[in-house]
Amino acid sequence: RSPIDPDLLRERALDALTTARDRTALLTTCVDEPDLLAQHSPLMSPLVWDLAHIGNQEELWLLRTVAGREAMRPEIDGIYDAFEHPRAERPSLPLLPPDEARRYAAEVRGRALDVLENTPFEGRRLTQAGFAFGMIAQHEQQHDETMLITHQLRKGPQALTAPDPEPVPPYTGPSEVLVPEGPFTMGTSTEPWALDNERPAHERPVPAFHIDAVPVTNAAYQAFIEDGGYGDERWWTPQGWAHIRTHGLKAPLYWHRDGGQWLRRRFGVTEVVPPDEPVLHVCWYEADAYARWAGRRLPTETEWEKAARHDPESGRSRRYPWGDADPAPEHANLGQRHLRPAPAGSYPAGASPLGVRQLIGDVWEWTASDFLPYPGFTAYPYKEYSEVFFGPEYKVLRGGSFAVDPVVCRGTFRNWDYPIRRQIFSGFRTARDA
Ligand code: AVJ
Ligand code: FE
Repeated sequence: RSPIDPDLLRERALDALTTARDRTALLTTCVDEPDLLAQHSPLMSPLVWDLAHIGNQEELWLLRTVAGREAMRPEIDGIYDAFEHPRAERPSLPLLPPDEARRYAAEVRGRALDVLENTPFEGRRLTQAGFAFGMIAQHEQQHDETMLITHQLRKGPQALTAPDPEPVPPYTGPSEVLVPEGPFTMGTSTEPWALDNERPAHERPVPAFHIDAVPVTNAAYQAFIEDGGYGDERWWTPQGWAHIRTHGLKAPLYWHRDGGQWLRRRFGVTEVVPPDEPVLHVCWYEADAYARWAGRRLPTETEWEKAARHDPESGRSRRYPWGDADPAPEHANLGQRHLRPAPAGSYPAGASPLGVRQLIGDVWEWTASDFLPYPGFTAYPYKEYSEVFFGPEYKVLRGGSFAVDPVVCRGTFRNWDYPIRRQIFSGFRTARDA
């Protein structure tokens, strides 16, 4: 069955849209109205902005672009255009109140499902419509992750709960894995819901390198702190050093020292920093400095993707480290099933053929690379998705976090952010030349 079979498309799109809307509902009903309207951080929008923006993008792409319908509320388009208003400005806009935002998003969804059900898509129209539905489900899930970031920034009692990942015995396997020299096919031309920046597939030469078998843990990161890492200019780039001095950074975001131990605030609860969990909420500068302190470096984006997708037996690039099957719970910590990363060494079933674990899920992994287009890139369906962000200001993150739904997570998926950002669910692993 090809994913371009119309019935399969309908089934997949319906499933992805429903999963996304259930998560949006959870994130926007577990706090009260003032909390939905509040700006919990100048870095983020009020939750109610994300809610109506999700509906507005769905209206734009599924109802107006795919189905050719008239605008439902043209007067609100500007308010929910992310390029017209930076996040810090959004609380002062005449936002739809929570009830109205919910009603608008639900009305758009009802019409979108009607389009999905009743339009006889064929040929090229089918491919385009199929992509549009996948893109909109992914867009909603990306904003759900954004809203989860807002929840983590929000002060006040716990609003969200989830079971913890299964405990595992301490990881005792090899600390790093050798990825042999040889060409690697990066990106994709076949994944139907891959976004423009993941395309096209192209071959790159890759010299041999070693990469950490698991993400850098809190215990390892604490050793860097205790060794005076934040006070030693040698480990930092000039920009990184200036940044941590100006802002007085001394540990990951949400950490504080209490007597002899590190505590952290996580979704309204304070806990002792768990030593065996991947480190979370570090910026690119911190990841880069840790790697230098450890006598290593961050992997490039190409190295990361080769570690995640290269099958040394066939030479082929897989969809995921474990093969071509869609992610299942035994492969990776995805989809907000848990509200934290799983301990290092979890998910052996999700390991790459060479034995690299937890590339997918748990924490977004900073790479050494700037966010740049692949050779042959074409913006689709609009320049504002990726193209306007290409350049040296943004660093690429790979692999997804516990907050990422499987529909927005592939071996080829690329995320990007400023090197100072650490409210995102970011960690890293390190590498070295062979
Ligand atoms: C890919 C996560 C950087 O949140 O800015 C959401 C995703 N694009 N709406 C972002 C996105 C348009 C994007 N990131
Ligand atoms: Fe958006």
